[in-house]
Amino acid sequence: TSTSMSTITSLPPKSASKSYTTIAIEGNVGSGKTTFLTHLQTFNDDTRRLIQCFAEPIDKWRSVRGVNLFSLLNEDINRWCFPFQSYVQLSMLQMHQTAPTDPEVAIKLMERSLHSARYCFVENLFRRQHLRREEYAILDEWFQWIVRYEPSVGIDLIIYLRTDPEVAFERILRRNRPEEKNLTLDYLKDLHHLHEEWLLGRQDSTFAIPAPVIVIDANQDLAEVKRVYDRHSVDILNGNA
Ligand code: DGT
Repeated sequence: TSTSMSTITSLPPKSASKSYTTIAIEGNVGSGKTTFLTHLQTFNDDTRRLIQCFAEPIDKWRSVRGVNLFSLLNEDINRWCFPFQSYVQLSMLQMHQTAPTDPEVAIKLMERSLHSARYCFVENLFRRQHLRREEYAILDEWFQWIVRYEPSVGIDLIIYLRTDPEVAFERILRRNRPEEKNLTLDYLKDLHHLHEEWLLGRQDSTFAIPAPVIVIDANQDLAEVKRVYDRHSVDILNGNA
């Protein structure tokens, strides 16, 4: 498949209370979000609009008052998935609530969001019966409450880096993160289907899509994904995509 990008007619207006547009980069584990985010940071000049990137708070998960929750999760998923997701939800909320440091910043670019934590990861852990029904209910009630009463979790645009799970798996094997050594292709396939169910708005999906979605085929070599993105970036970042 060739790398491609679908377009939307226009960016929704950013909410009146904030002076910047919030874009979330979503996609399976290993889809290339970090590379993509780093790449976008170099676009400030081309678009003449300042971008600030907010990377996923993995380091926080690795040191919760000195405890590596991320590695505990991988040692005993049934025991640790509830505390882990509870903490992910908090750290995601904090990321949403953090405004860009410079008032000149026009685009806040986030790696993932509160929404994918809930609709992809929590959902997957529940469907795989790692999370108990009660635990799932508690996480979901927190999530629904936050979405309802906390405007900062709103997003203006989602860029979905779409990959075949096999391709994502290859990339994960290559980067060899210790916390990902138990990660299986099956797990990635389930996560992939949840991203699809959520972001492509399948008819039977009950998940809310918080913003318009641009889909980028990210199966290609990441250098090629960047080139495709570059051809469209000015439009995207200026809201003319
Ligand atoms: P990239 O750059 O697209 O390869 O992105 P990654 O893989 O660095 O970032 P991501 O968010 O897909 O995942 C980082 C690691 O953290 C990965 O092992 C999956 C895990 N992770 C991220 N969010 C959650 C979550 O809400 N729950 C669980 N269980 N794991 C999560």
